[in-house]
Amino acid sequence: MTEHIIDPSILDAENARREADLRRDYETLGERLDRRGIAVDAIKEKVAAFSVAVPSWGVGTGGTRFARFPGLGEPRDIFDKIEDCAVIAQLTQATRTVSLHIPWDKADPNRLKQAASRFNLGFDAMNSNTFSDTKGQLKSYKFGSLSAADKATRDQAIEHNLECIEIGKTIGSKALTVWIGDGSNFPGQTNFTTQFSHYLDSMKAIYAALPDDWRIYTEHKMYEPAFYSTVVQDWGTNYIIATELGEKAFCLVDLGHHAPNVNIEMIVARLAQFGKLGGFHFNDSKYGDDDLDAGAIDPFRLFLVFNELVDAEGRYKDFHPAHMLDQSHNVTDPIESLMLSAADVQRAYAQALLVDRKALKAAQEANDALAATQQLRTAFRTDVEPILALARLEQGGAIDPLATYRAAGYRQKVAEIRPAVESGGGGIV
Ligand SMILES: [Mn+2]
Repeated sequence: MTEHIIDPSILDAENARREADLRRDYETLGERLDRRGIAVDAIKEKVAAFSVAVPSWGVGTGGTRFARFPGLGEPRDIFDKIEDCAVIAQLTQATRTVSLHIPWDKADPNRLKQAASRFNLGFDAMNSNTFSDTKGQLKSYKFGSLSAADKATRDQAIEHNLECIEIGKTIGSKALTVWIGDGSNFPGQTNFTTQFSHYLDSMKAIYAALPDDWRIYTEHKMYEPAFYSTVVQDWGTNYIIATELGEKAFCLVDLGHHAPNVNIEMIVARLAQFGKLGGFHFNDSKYGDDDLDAGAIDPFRLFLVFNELVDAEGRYKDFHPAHMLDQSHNVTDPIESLMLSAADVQRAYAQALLVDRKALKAAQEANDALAATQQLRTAFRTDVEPILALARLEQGGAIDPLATYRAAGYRQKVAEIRPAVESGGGGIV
């Protein structure tokens, strides 16, 4: 029996106010899509089956390198975080798994499993952290971790990743995501070749401990905190890593980890074509790795990424990239941001499903650039909100997650039992 944190009577009352209008809107949209030869129910079924993981750190208030301004009722530990994730899952029905971060979420694995199963939540990829130091740690990662010049530091970083795999095995995770901040801040500070060799050797040791039914994801990022050179700086290096490691190794694409205007959807197509697209960290950005809410700045780009994913779905068998949100919420209630972001990722998927692929292919083959791009625009401009809302309602979620969340007063309630956190230092970036 799944426990519900938001009182079902509040959820039902909120839904009751909106259901008649929603059903009318859905019917009208169904008629319009029918004229385009699209069955609205089939799109709804696919949307309902779609899930994006919530990162445990996402439910806390983030910050910048300069400061962090805590929010009300912030989660005190991983068990509070799991409850916040359960609220997001209950209202959106689009986030069935939580992605843990070690050591931030370290706790008895059996307790973690129990806490998540109360809400019918599963665990997504494990995330290791060798980009900051933990209290009591023997060797510092100030000058690198898996690629550090010092062997004892590299061994410690390998050991930490092995521990993440062990915890993950107990709680039912099936993947490990590795992101490192290793690199250099000055020309000449490190030797590119030696450093990358160290990294590959370390990753091979981690890969050797990976269970057969697991995947390992490596995440590239062009800069920060290593502002001159980063060991895993782009998708080219990421592809080399995945190829060097073996068939359980895949590239993870974080939308924020590219230079402005980079054609990310094309990178997605390339990695999918060569069987190395592992998954995504969804977020949005205006300038760099801003970690803004998915769909907040450039929803068309998100749609174009999903356009490639839907194309790949129909092209390759056993194609199932991992989806996770990876955002930093500095000025919003993280639960509200994550709910809307999950819906926006679903929205991009639904819009991509509306592309008339036959007509698109015909236009491409006839070199009719305008007709081809028009196919994409028509799909992107379709308001699919009734599909998303009905998919939520039919699974027990909220037609309007934000309004329902606010009506339930969850944040005020948890603020009474979770003490205020002091403001201070830099946050997660
Ligand atoms: Mn990321």
